[in-house]
Amino acid sequence: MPCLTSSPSRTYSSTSAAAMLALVVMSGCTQTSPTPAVAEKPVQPGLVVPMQGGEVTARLLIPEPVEMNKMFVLPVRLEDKQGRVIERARVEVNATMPEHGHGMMTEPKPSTQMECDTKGICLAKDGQFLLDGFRLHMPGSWLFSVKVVTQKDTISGEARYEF
Ligand SMILES: [Cu+2]
Repeated sequence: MPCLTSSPSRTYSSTSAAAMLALVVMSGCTQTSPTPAVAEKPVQPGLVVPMQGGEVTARLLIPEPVEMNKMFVLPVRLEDKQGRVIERARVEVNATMPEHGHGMMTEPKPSTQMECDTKGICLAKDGQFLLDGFRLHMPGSWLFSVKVVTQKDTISGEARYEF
């Protein structure tokens, strides 16, 4: 029996759609729903870094597009479990290419726009920690490592960025 596929341009009544779904299931076909033509935009864009050691979400708002060899500022957004912005933290981010055994040729640090104390704990500006001094000098797979120190926790994580 050939695999039934539904076309997004055609509409079905709920009954015939259900019947069709049943047929598809019975025929062992896994394509049950058409892919929407327009993907939904995420509410908060950026590279989400899975963090360990605390319930914090770190989002790296890497500028799009990143230009080869050009310095850029990386805004980092930290949210707690309830989605509230974390306002005070020390945020350290580095980028390396593990497969090549090298990092960047620059050393990121908090932007001069940030208010930081002597321990490097900064106050978020409009919900973002701005880190200056990123420069990706070659295309490939970069590993962004994030370390966050809040009043409660020290947490860290990493995520890949294909450049
Ligand atoms: Cu490299």
